[in-house]
Amino acid sequence: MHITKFMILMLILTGCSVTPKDNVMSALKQAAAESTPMFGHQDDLMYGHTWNVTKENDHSLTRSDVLMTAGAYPYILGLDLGGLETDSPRNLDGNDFNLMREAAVKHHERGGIVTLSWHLRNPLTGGDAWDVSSKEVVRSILPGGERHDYFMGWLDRIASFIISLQDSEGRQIPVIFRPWHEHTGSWFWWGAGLCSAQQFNELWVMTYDYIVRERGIDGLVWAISPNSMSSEFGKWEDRYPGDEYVDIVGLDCYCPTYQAQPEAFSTFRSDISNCLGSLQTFAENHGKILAVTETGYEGLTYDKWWTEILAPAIEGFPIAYLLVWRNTDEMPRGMTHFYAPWPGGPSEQDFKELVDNGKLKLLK
Ligand code: BMA
Repeated sequence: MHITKFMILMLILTGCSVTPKDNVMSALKQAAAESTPMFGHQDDLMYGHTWNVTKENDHSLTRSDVLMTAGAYPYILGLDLGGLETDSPRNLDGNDFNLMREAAVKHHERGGIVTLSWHLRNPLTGGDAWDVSSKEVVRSILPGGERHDYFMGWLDRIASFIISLQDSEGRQIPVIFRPWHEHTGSWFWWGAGLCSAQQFNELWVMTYDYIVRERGIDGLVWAISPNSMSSEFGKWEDRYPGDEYVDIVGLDCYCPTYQAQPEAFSTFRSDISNCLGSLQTFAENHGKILAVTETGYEGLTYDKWWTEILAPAIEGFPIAYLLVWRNTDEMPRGMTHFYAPWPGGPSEQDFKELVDNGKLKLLK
């Protein structure tokens, strides 16, 4: 992380020793104060439009579609822990966990920030994160539930992996941890239609208590991410565990592909302004950092999406970072699951323009 005047000032003002988590928090707050979000990309160092670290022999972890397009790595590297809970050597999207660990540490040592999401399997049915066939899953893993002990074994693996994220001097690297995301939707088994608000909040607190209090991992920045695309969004505050358990209030909001252009763009604009507007008020009242924890336009089929759609939609919001989803060709629909620019891709120049105009922070 770059040490800035702002951080030094914070150090003098607070007069106490600064932890790696404090450094991340200061950098995020600074980006938010400047309304210049850090740019994030899911799996940026793991694979891109035409390459894949796990499948190839080049494990240098130097490649990145964002680097190849705009000349710098994204500031935020997103990685997903899905699969780790059942001890799989690879995550749900095929990434080798050992290479993910190396990528996280490398990104931190380059000065970037790592964020971890978790598309975990269903601990009651054995299905995946999207298995919403039972409304008993969250209840079953809370204390007293029949899958509680089993699930605590999953948390144990997650905690151990996070502890293993250490720099070359054996220091734990700080990470933004974003569990139980999009909980206002009902497409994951922990979603709004699948458990009560009280159960959700207990789930969060149980996760926090185990990781922070029991395992002593205090370097995590905790992010909560309601999703805009849900009738439950307006009630998202019911599913908020409390200020002591959350550092970042983020929005997951995609430019829809279920609508044609330009309707998709107006939906995106109004979702961002309504949802982010209400999260901004909440973040200000509760002293939290605001972010767009997931966004993007799948396939980037409009070559001016960055400057004409995204930039005006987020203009003026005090966002610390925004993260676009992954660039993979391994989807049933083929070559469409791309959210970040790639060399030769349609929106390459447009993305560069946004970065060159200082509207997004890359790792420079
Ligand atoms: C989703 C899609 C899935 C993927 C999951 C976790 O939005 O990209 O293909 O498995 O995220 O990364």
